[in-house]
Amino acid sequence: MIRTVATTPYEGQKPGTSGLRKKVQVFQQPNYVENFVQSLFDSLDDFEGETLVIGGDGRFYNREAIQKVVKMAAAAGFGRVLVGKGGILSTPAASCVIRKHEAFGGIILSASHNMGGPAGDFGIKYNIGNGGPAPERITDAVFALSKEIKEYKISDAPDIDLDTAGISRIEDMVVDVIDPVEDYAELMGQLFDFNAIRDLFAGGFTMRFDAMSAVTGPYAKAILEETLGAAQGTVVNGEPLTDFGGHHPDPNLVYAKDLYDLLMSDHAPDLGAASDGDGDRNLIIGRGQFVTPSDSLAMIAANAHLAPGYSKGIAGIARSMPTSGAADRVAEALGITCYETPTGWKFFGNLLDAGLATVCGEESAGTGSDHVREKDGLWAVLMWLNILAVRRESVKAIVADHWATYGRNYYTRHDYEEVDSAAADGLMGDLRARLETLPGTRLGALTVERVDDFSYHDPVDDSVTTKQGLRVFFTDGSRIVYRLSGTGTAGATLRVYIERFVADTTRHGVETQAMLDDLIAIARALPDIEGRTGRTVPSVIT
Ligand code: VG1
Ligand code: CO
Repeated sequence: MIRTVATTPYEGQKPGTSGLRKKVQVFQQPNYVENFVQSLFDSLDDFEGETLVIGGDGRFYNREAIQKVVKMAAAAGFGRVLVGKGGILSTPAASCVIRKHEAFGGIILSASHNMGGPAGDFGIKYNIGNGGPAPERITDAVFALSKEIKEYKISDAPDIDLDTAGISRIEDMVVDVIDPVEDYAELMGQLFDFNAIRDLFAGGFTMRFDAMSAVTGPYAKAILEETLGAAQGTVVNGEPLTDFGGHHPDPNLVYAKDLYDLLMSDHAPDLGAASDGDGDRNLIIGRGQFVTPSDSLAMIAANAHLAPGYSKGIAGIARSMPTSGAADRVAEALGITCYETPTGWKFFGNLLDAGLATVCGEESAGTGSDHVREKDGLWAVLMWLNILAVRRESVKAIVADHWATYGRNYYTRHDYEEVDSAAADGLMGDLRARLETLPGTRLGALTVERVDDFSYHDPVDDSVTTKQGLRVFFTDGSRIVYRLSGTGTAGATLRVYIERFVADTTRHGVETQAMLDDLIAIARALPDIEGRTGRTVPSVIT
């Protein structure tokens, strides 16, 4: 039976950079999930009888939320749901399943790289029929409806069995519990030269993939170990845990320090890689050589033609604004356009759908292509493996060669996490107000050339998105960007992105923080980060 339940609105159900993210306790409040999901369904049209894909990253509250979503989908009139077995679907796999099965859309339960467990974060994202994150016109409509919601509809059917693949029914809706890996693994096999990668491993190539006890474990084991012949034990932390083993499932040099240390040691494997909570981020470290995500995007773009799925070349590159300009140099050399979008994968969807871009990336460890409409951690790892299998050089040699050809964009991001929200807003507001006075000013040994508050005009649908980050450009080509995170759940997180281009190969061996020393000092002093937030140093440096 379908029940109609009276409810009252919750404040703040506003999706951020990537879906609605809050503390688990917030999501556990009565009707919190139901309110948001009903608001979402109410914002959509014409899905009667259509297919909805449902899955999550396996974190605490994943299963409970999935049961609610399934029963609400039945009440709303969906014809079929495809649910990942065990409640598991990585974000890129969900995108793949939506596209392959021509679903109307998908709901992904994840707070991505945020902490899990009962005291951690939870999240809900909605993806549209192209497999990509809902654009802002949808998320804005959902938020508006969430402020007025009075009732929701839900089936009172018993919980579905999430752990057995196969078909059942709730009301008039078919429930199909699917293998979460199969469709995704098949797609990877079409894009990459699995035989060449098999030969690489057979020849003694060694690797460690750290799944961070998050969603990618089953995918990485199936593809790397079972299909490609990487040694058993290549994948570590390969079981998805509801609390990610108490670790922060963010593959960066802070939270994946063990992996980094291993790769810098005497007994390093040839390649180290990791992925985040929901499997859309990647970390690439060669023996003795960390690859910054911005560089990885540029290197993938420059070498993509070595993989069968991209053998005809790439149509264009897209990068988020704070991502370094390394990809722009590759685009220039290839004679293609490099699009610059606001932060968040949702801004790439139109460019990919229109065929304007093939490869996309963000400085936050996200890389992907037009094979799905999400960033894709394992895809990036397989792309690197394919490149290594063809070039038969070390990661370190490929990186050095790339810098020698295109120059090096030294790059770092400094995060000030969980600062007081009012202080962060004040800092950004004051800097924004002062911005126009800065051109021509000398800061340390550098001179400000121009400034702006990044705004994006989507060339496909003509939508305009404003206030996407304060940018300060210097006459020597260096750049500092300030923006506030849209994925945090406590206080505010200030992100400061710092970049300097160096063409001279003799200066390519300098440590990043040392090379950016003067810019880092300027970046701290300009908005008086210490005075306003009380922080003398960032909480995370990547
Ligand atoms: C961060 C990153 C952004 C990324 C987003 C979602 O957003 O900066 O590049 O797209 O997380 O990634 P923000 O607003 O906190 O800077 V994921 O892997 O958490 O879905
Ligand atoms: Co993620």
